[in-house]
Amino acid sequence: MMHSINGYMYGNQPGLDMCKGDSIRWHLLGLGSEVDMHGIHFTGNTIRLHDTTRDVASLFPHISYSVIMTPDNEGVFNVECMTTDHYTGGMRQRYRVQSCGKQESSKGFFYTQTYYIAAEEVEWDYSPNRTWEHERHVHSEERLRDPQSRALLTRLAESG
Ligand SMILES: [Cu+2]
Repeated sequence: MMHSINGYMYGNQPGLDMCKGDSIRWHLLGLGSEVDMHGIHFTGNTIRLHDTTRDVASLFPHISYSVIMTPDNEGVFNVECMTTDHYTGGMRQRYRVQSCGKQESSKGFFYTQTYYIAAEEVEWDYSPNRTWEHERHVHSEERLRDPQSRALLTRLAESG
């Protein structure tokens, strides 16, 4: 079985070049099925996730999130899945860190973003078009007929 990152395998993905001290966001998105559980390992530099410093990020199908890397080691390193048959099946790439003659950033992405969220009750009609029920002979009309009250989460404002 073959496994890839962005459709590339065995280190053939171009463009993973960065400068030492840059703030890099790695966007991780898992696809596939229950066999596609990944432990994404970054060699050479650490990542920040949930206020922790680590070198591995767990990735499950249909889950996405981003991690931040501020590389402080120059060289060529691996980003690779630690699941054995994924690694041997090609799920690894190389990224390159160069000095680029830049001064290291002391701030990076390490700041707190505050979101304010409110719950607002709204009428929510789960099934405005009911033709599908008759086609499938579903007898749950009473349950779905009336719009239901549900909480709608709304992002009110953000500050940084
Ligand atoms: Cu994997």
